[in-house]
Amino acid sequence: MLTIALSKGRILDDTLPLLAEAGIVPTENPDKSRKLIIPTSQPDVRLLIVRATDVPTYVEHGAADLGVAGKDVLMEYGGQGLYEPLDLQIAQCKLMTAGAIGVAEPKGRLRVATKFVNVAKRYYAEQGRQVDIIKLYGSMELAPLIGLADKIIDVVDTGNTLRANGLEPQDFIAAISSRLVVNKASMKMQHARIQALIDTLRKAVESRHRG
Ligand code: PRT
Ligand code: MG
Repeated sequence: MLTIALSKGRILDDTLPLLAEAGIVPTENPDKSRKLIIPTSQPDVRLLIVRATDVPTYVEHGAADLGVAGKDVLMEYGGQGLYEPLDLQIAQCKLMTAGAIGVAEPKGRLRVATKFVNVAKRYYAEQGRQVDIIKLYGSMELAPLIGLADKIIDVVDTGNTLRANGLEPQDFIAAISSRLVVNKASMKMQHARIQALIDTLRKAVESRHRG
């Protein structure tokens, strides 16, 4: 059995067409279903529907053999616990700092609100900058508006959410796309099967981006 961990929303929407090219089609629509384990057209392949931030955890611990996770999530999760063999080039965005439009940085310690605490620590440590990191789980845009923080670190696509809240994207931290991740033991135990799937998905990604 091959178990693939996916999150609902943009990752699922963009991954299903790639899986379909590998002949893997869910037996029911995961976006509509309440089921968290969804069989597919291949009797020995099933999908696991989990939170985006939980995908690396399921895969590292072998609860799923494979998964699809944003590079932002993988950077925050850290560790060498999983293989990352393929950039699926989906759900693309940028990890950025953002702050209120036209507001100068404070002279003293910078307060940065984010759900990417580890990424933020690393980023400012590399710059030799002292900061206070404030962990949030969502609605980060609110923090600078309400005086909780000077800046946020978040993923940005169009920037519309920032602008709608009087914020602007500032410093670029990393280009983000979703990656196929593989459990290390699974890669050994089911090597032929998983390698064949990686190769098929790689071809599907390449043919899409040849234009
Ligand atoms: O929603 P949940 O808390 O369960 O988890 P999640 O927010 O991590 O999951 P999800 O499905 O929203 O995102 C999954 C992955 O998609 C992320 O880990 C990123 O790698 C990737 N991705 C690509 C994005 C975006 N684009 C994106 N725009 N993730 C989030 N956003 C947010 C952005 O932060 C902003 O608040 O969408 C909002 C709209 O973006 P703008 O810039 O177009 O306005
Ligand atoms: Mg979300």
